[in-house]
Amino acid sequence: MTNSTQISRRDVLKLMGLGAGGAFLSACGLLPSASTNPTAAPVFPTPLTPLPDLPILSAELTAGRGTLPIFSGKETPVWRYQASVKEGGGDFIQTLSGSYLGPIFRVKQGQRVQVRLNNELPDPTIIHWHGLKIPEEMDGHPRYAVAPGKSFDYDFQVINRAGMYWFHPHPHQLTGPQVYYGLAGLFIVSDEEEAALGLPAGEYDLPLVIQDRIFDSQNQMVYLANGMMDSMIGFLGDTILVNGSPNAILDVKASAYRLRLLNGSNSRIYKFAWQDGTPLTVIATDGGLLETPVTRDYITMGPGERVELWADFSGRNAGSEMKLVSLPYTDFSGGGGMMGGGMMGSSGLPNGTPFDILRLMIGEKGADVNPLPSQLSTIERHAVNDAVNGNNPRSFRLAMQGMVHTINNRLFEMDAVAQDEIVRLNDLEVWEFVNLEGSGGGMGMGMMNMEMPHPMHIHGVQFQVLERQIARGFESAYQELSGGFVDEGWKDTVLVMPGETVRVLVRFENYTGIYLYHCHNLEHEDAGMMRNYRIKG
Ligand SMILES: [Cu+2]
Repeated sequence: MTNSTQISRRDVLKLMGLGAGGAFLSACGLLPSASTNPTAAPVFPTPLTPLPDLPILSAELTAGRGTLPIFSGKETPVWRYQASVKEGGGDFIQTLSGSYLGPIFRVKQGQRVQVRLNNELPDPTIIHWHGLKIPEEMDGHPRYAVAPGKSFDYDFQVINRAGMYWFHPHPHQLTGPQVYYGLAGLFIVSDEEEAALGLPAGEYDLPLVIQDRIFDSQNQMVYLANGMMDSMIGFLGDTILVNGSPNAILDVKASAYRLRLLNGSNSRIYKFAWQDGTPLTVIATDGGLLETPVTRDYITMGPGERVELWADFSGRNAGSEMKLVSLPYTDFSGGGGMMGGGMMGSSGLPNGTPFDILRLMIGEKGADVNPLPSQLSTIERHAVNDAVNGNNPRSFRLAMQGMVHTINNRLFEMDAVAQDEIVRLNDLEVWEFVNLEGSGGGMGMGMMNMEMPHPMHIHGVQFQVLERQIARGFESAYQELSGGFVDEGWKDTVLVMPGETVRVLVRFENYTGIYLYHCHNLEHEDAGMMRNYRIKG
């Protein structure tokens, strides 16, 4: 099959092992209605054989407004997704009670997922499934945003390997505020390889979404109080929330845990560490398990990135405490100084501010600890020699122009794809993100360094980091954070620091169509630091 988009619904059902089951599905009301979104029949890739005995997960997510008691006193108005499961059983969807975040999908590789998004917000919205390899119509491009009162039907098969992916709004120029006011959830995929490892599961598997916010005296979230200046740097708050809770404390047992961290902040960069200096044991990144566990003294995470930790508290005494913190580092926002923390700064606390993130209170003895396997997975390494452009990377120059950030001197255009933004299906390419003022012919603000960190995200793929280079003059600030990058595994978002050039190896497989690449600093993205690219069959 050369063009996957031409698969008919009958083929889809055949692929799913459902044969002539369409009538049955229709009778149960499980097929998406054709009326809500103008997309073609769902398409699934051919290589994966559907797993047997997996129900279709069918759910509705309603994006709407509500209030929550985040602090004592007045409740906080939030935006959130509320889930109702239509089919597939409650096991596949967990809600985070008392939080604006969620829900958490827990699905198996191979599973088919149908989600109807109902928009009960005052603005257009659409969901992007961050990190998933799904058809372009399902990917949440802003051109599919639905108006208030309307719905959008998703229908796709999960082909990603085990890992923690996530979902959030992606409407043009509104992603920042919609995520900020609470819209985001997790999409956790498991597979057989992972299940065989005996990693901590159930109550010992803890997703942790870290975000920063500003609240006023009435417990209302405050967004971009400094207007353009906040927007140019990116929103930075003064209060850290974990899974929607400030001053987060978690009771744990003396056992091993799998801690799945998502930096769900709009623009803050964290330097996570255990306060007592215990090294962090990392077992997974954006696209799932590493080949072998690695240790770091600290971990650097930009917005959109995920890291999974294995943390063994079994040797610790009941009543003791472990604290996850974000360590201080030199602020680099716009070169620091005047732009970073001074009169032109963001209204919150600058990047590099130290924070307590999460206190873990250790209690009674828990489940026996399985030793952490020394081999977690196998990752087929892309080779630069196999890339179609190994000697000539596809280069994306990140620059500040006026008050906005551009990619190759361009801002987002809803439908445009430039000649140099077209790739061929199944090609392996080297992409390079160059974060050096002057590299883009930009017009910064005179004498100041205008490079800011940009967490670059490519939709529809998982890639491997090939190399990083830091330009002269940027080394000292860089070295405060570079020891915390975890580039050993699959990534869909990579932090590109001021003065840095990052090269990644990326194969465009599975689907043709128009996808996005952009900065995951959500204020940069909303201001146009985003472009389409097209995978051509
Ligand atoms: Cu950016």
